[in-house]
Amino acid sequence: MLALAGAFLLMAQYSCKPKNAGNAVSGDAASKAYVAPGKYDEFYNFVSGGFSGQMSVYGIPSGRLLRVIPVFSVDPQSGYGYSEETKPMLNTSHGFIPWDDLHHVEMSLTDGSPDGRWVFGNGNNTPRVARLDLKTFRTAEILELPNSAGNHSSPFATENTEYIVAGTRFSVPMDNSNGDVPINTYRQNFRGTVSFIKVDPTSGNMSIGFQLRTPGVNFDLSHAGKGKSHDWFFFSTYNTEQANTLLEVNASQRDKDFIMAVNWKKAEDLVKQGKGKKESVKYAHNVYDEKTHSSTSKIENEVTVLDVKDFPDIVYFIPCPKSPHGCDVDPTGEYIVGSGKLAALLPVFSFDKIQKAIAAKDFIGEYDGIPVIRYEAALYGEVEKPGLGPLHTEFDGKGNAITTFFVSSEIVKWNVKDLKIIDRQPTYYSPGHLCIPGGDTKKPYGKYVIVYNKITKDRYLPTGPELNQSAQLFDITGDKMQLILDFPTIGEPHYAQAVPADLVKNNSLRLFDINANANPYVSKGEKETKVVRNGKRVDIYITSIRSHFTPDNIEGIKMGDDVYWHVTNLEQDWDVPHGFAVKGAQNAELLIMPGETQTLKWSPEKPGIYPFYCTDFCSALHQEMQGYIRVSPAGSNVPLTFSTGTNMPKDTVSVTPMGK
Ligand code: RUQ
Ligand code: CUA
Repeated sequence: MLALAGAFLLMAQYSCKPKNAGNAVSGDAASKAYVAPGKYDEFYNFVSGGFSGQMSVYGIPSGRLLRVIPVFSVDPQSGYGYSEETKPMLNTSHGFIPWDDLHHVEMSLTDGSPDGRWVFGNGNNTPRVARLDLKTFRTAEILELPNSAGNHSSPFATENTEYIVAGTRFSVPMDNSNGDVPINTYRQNFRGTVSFIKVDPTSGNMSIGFQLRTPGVNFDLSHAGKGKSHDWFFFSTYNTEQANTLLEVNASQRDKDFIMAVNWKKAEDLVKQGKGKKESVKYAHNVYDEKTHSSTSKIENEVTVLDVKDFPDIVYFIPCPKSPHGCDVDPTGEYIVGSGKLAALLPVFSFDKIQKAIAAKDFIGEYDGIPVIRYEAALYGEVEKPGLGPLHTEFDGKGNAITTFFVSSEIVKWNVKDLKIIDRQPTYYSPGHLCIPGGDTKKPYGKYVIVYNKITKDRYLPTGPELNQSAQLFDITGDKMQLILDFPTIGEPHYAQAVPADLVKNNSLRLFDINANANPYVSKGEKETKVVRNGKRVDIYITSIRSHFTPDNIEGIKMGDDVYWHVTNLEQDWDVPHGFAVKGAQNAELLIMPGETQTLKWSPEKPGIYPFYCTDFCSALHQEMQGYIRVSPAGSNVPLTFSTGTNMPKDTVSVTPMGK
C-alpha cells in the first residue's frame, strides 16, 4: 500500500511522459477545432479557475477565451470587490475576504439537463457557494456555509436544482461548540457536514434548507442520482481512518474508504416533519440586485441540522477501494463510479443492487452508527487494469464512460455495460478533471472531451518557473479519441461544464435600461449630475457618455473628505462600457456597463489637482475623456463648484509667430 502511495507521489512529481508526445496530432485535427474569424463556437465551456478564485468561459471547439467572471476574488479590471456596490459580495462571517479557491462548476438543471440559467461554483477555503447569472455573466449571489471547512465536495445539483449540495472536505468541531480542543481529539470532537442548499426555482435565490451531521470523514466529491436514483446523493469519502496528521500515510491505511449514499428525499421529509435541530451559527448571505446594481450582505444565524446517527435509514456507506476521488453517476442513474486514487481497478456500483442490499440488510457492520453495505452486494463490476490514479469520469451518451488517470497521464474510454476498455489516449500531462458537454447529465451531448491537465511542461514556450495549466480537446465521435487542440487556461482548472451555445447566448443581456436603473446614486441624464457635501462626505453624481464626463471640473474638496464617485454610464448601446479612474485611488478602476451606476470611494491624501479619466477605449475621442478635481487643505474656503464646458481658461494660448 505504502509503495503505491509512494509511486503516486513520485509520478505526480515526475509525471511519466507518454511516448510519441510530439506527434500525437494527426492531419485533419486543425480543421476540427477551427472556428473561422467572426464565426461562433458550438459550445460554451465554463471552467473553474481553481486558486484564481474566478470562473472562465471558453468557446469550444476553438478554445478561445471569451471571458473571466470574477466570483470569489476581487477583480481590478471590472472593479468587482473594489466598488462600493460589489464589496458586500465578498463579505463573510470572518469579514471581507478578497480571495478563494474555486474547484467545481455546476450548471442549473431542469429534468436532469442544463437549462442555461445559472452556473454555481464552490469556494473551497472559506466555505461558500456562488450562483452566477448567465443573463449577465455576473456573480449574482454568494452563500457562506457554517459547520464546514474546505468546501470541496461542492456544488452538485439534484435533477431539477431542488438543491445544490455541498460536503465539507475537512471535518472540524461544529461552529456552536468549543473549537478550542487538542487536534488529536479528532475522533471525539470533529464531525462532517453536508449542506443542502435550496434554490428558488424562479429567482435562483439560495438558502440552506438543512445540513446533515455525519461522521468525521473527509468528503471529496459527489453527484446526485438521476432517473431511478433521483432521491439519492452519492459522496466519495477519504480519511475514514479519521487521522489528523500526515494524512498521505495515515489516511491511506484502510483498504477501502466509503461512498456515502444519502436518501435526500427522506432527509427532506424528516426536516419537514420537524425532526431537525436548530443550531445557532453565523454565515453571510450576499445578493446582487440587477436593478440597483448593488449587493447587500446579511449575516444569518440559524441552521437546521439532522444528525445521521439518529436516522440511520437515510445514510449508508459502501466500501470503495483506496481513497476515492471522483464519484460519478451515469446518465441512467443506475451506475455509480468510484475512482480510488490509489486503486488498481475502477469499481462500478449498481443502484438496484444497493437498494436490494439495503432491503436485505446485507451489511458488514456499522461505522460510527451508520450501516456499511457489503462491497460485493453493491458492486456491479470492476473495470480491470484501467490505468493508474483514476480521478474523474464523464459519460458520452452512447453507453461509454471516459476516465482520467492522473498517474499514467491518459484518458481511458470504457463501456459501462461490459466494463471493457475501448480506447486509451495519452494526455500532456497528469489530467485532473475532464468535461464532455453534458457529460454528467441525463443526456450528454457528447462529441468532445476536454481534459484539464495539471502539468504543461514542454507543451508551450516557457514562461519562467510557472507555466499555465492546460486543456486538451479530443474529438470523441469515432472509436478512437482524437486529440485536436491544446490551449492554456487561467488559474488551475478543476471541473468544467459545457453546453450548446444556443442555450445561453440568446438570453444574454446586452445593456441595462437607464430608466430602470434603481441605484440610489444614479444620474439619469447630465442635468441630474451634482456634487453634494454632507460634513466630510462628498457625493459626486457624475455621468459618462462618449466622450466626456459631466461634471469634468470639480473644486472645493478638502483634506479629510471621503469622496464617493457615483458614475452612471448613460450609453444605451451594447458593448460600450466606460471606465473610471482617479489618480492616487487606492482601490481599482470602475468599469461601468451601459445604463449602470457604480461607485468608487476615494480619500485624497494631499492637496493638489487630481486628473481622472475613462479607462476603456470608447470612441475616437476616448483620450479626451478626462477631467480634474481640486483638493484644498482642510480649512480652505474654496467653494464647492462643478461644471462641464463652462469653466474656461483664464488665459488663451496661441503659437507666437517666428521672430516676434
Ligand atoms: S478536484 S482534480 Cu478539486 Cu475536483 Cu479532482
Ligand atoms: Cu469612455 Cu473612453
